[in-house]
Amino acid sequence: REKEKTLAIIKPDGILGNYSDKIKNIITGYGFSITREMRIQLDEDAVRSFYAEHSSKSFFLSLVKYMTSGPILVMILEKDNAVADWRKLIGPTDAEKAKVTHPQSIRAMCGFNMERNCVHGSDSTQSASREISFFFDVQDTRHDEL
Ligand code: YYY
Ligand code: MG
Repeated sequence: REKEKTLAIIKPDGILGNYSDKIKNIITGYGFSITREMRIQLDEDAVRSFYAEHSSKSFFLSLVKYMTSGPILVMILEKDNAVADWRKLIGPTDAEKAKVTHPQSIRAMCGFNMERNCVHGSDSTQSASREISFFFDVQDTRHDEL
C-alpha cells in the first residue's frame, strides 16, 4: 500500500544552526521514511512561486529575502498520516510562541520567531502534492505503486 507523502524543508536558519542531522533523526525516530532529499539555494522567483498564496501579505518580501538567504534541505517524507503528523511535529508557525506552548516541537527547538521558524511542512495532501512536484520529478515515484 502506498504511504502518504508530505514535503519538509529545513530552512536557512536550520541549516546555518547545523540542525539537519538532529531534525532528520527526529523524522526517522517518528517513523517517517525520507524517500528523496535535495540541498539547494532558491532564487527569488522560486520562492515567490512556492509561496504564491502569500504574495499579497505584508510579510512576503521579507519571507522571500529570508528564504533566498542560504541553502535549504528539501525532503519527501512518507508514512501513514504524514501530512498531519509532520505538521504536529514541527509545531506552530511562530517559533517564539512555540517555545512556550509547544516546547517539544521542532520549531521551538531550532526556530527564532514568526519568520525564521526553521522548517516547513505541507498543510494538506493537496499542498503536499503541489509542493512535491515543485521540487521533484514526480514521474520518479511511479515505482511506489509496484
Ligand atoms: O504553514 P506555515 O509555515 O506554518 O505558515 P504560513 O501561514 O503558511 O506562512 C508561511 C511562512 O511565512 C511561515 O512559515 C513564515 C512566514 N510568515 C511570516 O513571516 N509572518 C507571518 N505573519 C506569517 C508567516
Ligand atoms: Mg503554510
